[in-house]
Amino acid sequence: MAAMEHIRNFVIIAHIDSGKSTLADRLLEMTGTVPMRSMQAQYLDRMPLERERGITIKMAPVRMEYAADDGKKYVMNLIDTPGHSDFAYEVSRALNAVEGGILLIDGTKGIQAQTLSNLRGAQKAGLRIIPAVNKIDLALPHIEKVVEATAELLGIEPSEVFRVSAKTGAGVKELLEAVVKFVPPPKTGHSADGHDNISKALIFDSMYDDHKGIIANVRVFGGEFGTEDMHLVASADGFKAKEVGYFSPDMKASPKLLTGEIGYIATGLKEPELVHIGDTILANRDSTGLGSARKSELALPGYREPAPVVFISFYPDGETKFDDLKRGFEKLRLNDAALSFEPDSNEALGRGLKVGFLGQLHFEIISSRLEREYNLTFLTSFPSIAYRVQDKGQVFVIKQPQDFPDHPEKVWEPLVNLEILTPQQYLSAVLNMQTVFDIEISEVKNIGENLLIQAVMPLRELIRDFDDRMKSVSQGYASFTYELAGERESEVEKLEIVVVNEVVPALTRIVPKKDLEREGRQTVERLKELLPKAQFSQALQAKSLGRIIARETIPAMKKELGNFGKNGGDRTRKMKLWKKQEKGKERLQAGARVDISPEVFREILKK
Ligand SMILES: Nc1nc2c(ncn2[C@@H]2O[C@H](COP(=O)(O)OP(=O)(O)O)[C@@H](O)[C@H]2O)c(=O)[nH]1
Ligand SMILES: [Mg+2]
Repeated sequence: MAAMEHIRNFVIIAHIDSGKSTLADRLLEMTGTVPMRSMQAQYLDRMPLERERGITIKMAPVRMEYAADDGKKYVMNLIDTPGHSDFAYEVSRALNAVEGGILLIDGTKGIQAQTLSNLRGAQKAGLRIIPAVNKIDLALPHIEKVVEATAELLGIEPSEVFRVSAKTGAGVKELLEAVVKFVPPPKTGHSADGHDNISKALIFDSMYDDHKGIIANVRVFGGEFGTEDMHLVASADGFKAKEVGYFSPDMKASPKLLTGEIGYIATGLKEPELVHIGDTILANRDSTGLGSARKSELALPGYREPAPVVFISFYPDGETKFDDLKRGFEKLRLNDAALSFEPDSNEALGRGLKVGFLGQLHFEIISSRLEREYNLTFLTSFPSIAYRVQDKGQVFVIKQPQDFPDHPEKVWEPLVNLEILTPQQYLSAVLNMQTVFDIEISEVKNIGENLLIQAVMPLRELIRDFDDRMKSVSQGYASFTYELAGERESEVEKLEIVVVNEVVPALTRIVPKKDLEREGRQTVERLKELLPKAQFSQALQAKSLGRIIARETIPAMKKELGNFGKNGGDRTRKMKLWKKQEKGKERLQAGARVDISPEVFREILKK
């Protein structure tokens, strides 16, 4: 059992694609945590979706044992983190479970937007930061410039910045030694509240297991935990732990979790609403029970709930029932604390859920996970942001375009503070995006070789193809982060799309008045390309306040199915196909249930 002086808890933080997960691979190898024969690239990206997309979505904790150069053995608890801004909440929770962080800078790109926002978060959490410039194997001519910029950013000497290659392993041992040397051991468990007999652990993540129930990923801040009776502060509920243990990186049972350590507690609880991320688990060490201790006063500082920026409604479809969909979301929420949802119903689509996401990527990932992990089928509404509206003297928040009133007295829209980092040569291309996306720049300054642009932009622009456009104009070299920053009055209106005489609620959205005509026309033109042909011709119209702005027609499919008799063998297949098309027709004529895929939304959102 490791004494606290021999524990190091740390994260790897960086902008996406800097090589965090690859660096974690080298650490897993060096410490013999994963045997060479089982090693695969980005080992900690274990979700099939992560492997497919080549990105980290979930933070991944792993416990390693390391015999350091000082002759002592250390327990090294590493948490690998995602780099995309949609998953920043994962990073922020990991920061509060550790004492140190490796800040990785991609040597090919220099300081990027998430480098800055992650660094700010880590500094706020009081972490000891160890900077390292990665990808030195590429023999980059400007690598020294990146090292200098990193040193300047942190106010240290260039010689204090590590140079590594996560790919070849060069410099990685020195980096791990630095973690041992500079990251402080966990603080002692003695607390100021006078309840030193009570063990405390912070839940920084959770997941669901059919046998062990809800598993809480915890950082122990005082005392120790075995399989005893425990108490959850926020839900004021108790349970007897089924198992405690570590991540290696698979769950590995252990008799106890000690002060300062990172591991898991299997609660046996099955009700997702009982286990909150950010809650404190308490247990009594001298078996007198928690007794009179005022439990809420013993709670560790939890987490601020993240503010969702984009709202999308989900409705069950096909075999999926509303309760299945709700259960799916509840289980996913255990594993994704940034997800929020509330009941919702729509005349045409029935009972559903209004779901808040941290961005487009977050939405896409959750949709895929619902389909793959829970076998659910569903329809979704157009991605929308929340507008504050004054109508008939009342002020309320509208999260769904369908609910938007026709003639509101006033509307306010949310804004974001934007930070864009770009190399000099792409500055003009990035500045050209200003008018397209309604960006107001307040300041441009140098950060090393790159330029930092600070600006304000309406949130509605962020959920369009802003991300893709930024990447393409800068060949992937410009990056950005944002935070919500108040609101301003705006002139927007509801745009509806009518397919075969029925409004398709899933396509209703709110657009600025000045863009109404253009957006209406563009939408029906795109839909004409995207929607499949049917047995009959389909009229597409864009409408606002009862006025038709644009129209297109999808011509009927050529009749190929009429001559059943000719080659008999095919008849049943054709009958089937024909029936299917009839069904599609009924469905389409019901208007509301036209199936709009996230890809179609994405197309329509493009400028
Ligand atoms: N040449 C080179 N490529 C690297 C190095 N480290 C990571 N990469 C590559 O960079 C890409 C992103 O790596 P990944 O570990 O997924 O980055 P993460 O998003 O920060 O976790 C992958 O294609 C890696 O193979 C390195 O040291 N040298
Ligand atoms: Mg990664």
